Amino acid sequence: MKIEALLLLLTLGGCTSHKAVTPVQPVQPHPTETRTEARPTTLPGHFSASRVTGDFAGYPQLDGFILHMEAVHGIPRNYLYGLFSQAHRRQWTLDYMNRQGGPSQGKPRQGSWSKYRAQFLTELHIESGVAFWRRHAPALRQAEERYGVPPEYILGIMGVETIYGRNMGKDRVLDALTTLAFDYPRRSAYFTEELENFLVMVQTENIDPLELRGSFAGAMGLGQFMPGSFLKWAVDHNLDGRRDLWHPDDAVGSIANYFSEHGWHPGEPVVVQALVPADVALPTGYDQQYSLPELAAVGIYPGSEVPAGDKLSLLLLRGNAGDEYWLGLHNFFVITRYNHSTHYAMVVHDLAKAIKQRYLGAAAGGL
Ligand SMILES: [Ca+2]
Repeated sequence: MKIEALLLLLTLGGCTSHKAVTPVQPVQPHPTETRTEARPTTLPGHFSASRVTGDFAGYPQLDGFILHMEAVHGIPRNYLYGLFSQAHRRQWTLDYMNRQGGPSQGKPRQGSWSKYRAQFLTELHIESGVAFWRRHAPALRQAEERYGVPPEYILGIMGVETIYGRNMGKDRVLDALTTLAFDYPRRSAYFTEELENFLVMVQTENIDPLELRGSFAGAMGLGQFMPGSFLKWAVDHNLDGRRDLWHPDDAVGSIANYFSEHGWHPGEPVVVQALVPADVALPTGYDQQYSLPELAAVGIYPGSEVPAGDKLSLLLLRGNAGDEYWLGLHNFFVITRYNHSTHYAMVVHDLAKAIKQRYLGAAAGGL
C-alpha cells in the first residue's frame, strides 16, 4: 500500500459484504514462521502445463522464479507453468509506472498540500466514513479494544485508500505483479518478492489466484494491503476462519493490527501545530526528527503539550494560503509506515478528525 495511495484514483469499482461481527481472536502468527518445505496437498485452481505459454513465454527470470517457488514452497512447477500461461502482460501499467519516475526531490511546490488535501477531504469521503462507522461500529470498537487504535484513524486509512471499498481496483493481482516483477526492472526485486508472497497467500488461504483483483500494482482490499503485508499483518477479525481483506471486519482489524505492530501509542496525539520563527533553519519531512531542545535551539516550539521524550518530525505543508508548520508525534510516524509520505499521513489525520466530528455531532443529535 505504499505507492498505491497516489495511484488509487486510477482504480475503480469493487464491493463489500457485511456480516455479523464476532469477538476478535489473537493476532495470526507470521506465516513465514510457519513455512514448510512440504508440498501442499491441494492447490487452488486447476493449472497444469509443461512450460509457460502466452504473454510470459520465454522469460528466463520467470522460469527461474518458478523453480525457486517449487524448491522453497513445494508448489509444483507444472502447476506454476499452467498458472503463468494465464497471466497477462499489462503494458498500460508499465507505461504509467515509467511516467512516474522516482520520488520527488526538494521542497514541495506552493499550494501542493491544498491540492492534495482537496482530493480526500470531500463530502463523499467524510459522509461515507460516518456511514461505515455506523454500520461497522462493533468491529471498530473491538479493534480499538484490542489494538488501541481509534476508529477514526482506521476509517481515515480506508477512506484515503479506497473510499471504504468503492475503489479497490479491478486488475487481476497475478497480472499486475507478474508484469511488474518481470518487465519493470527498477522495482523488479520488490515486485518479485510480492509475487512470491501472493502465491504463498493464495496457497495459505486456498483461493484461486486468478480470482483476486486489486490495484494495478497488486494492492488488495479495503485497506489496499500488498501480499507481504497480508502475510505479516492481516487478521481474521470476525473469526470466520479466513483473513479476508475484502471483508470490512477483517479490513478493520488488519489496519488496526498494522498500526499496533508498527508501534502505535494508544491515547497519544498525532500532530500539533508548530510555532516557528520567520526563517525555519531545519530540514522538514516526516523523516526529519528532532528533540524539543533541538527545536527550541532554533526557535521552534510545539503549539500545545506533547508527550515528553518523543522525537518530533518537523512538517511543512505548502497551502494555497501560505506555508504551515506542524510537529508530527510518534503516532504520525506510525501512519507514515502505511505510506511513506507526509501528505498521506496528514490527510489521514485530517480525514479522521472530520469523520469523528461528524459522527459525534450526528450521535449527539446535531448536524
Ligand atoms: Ca475473517
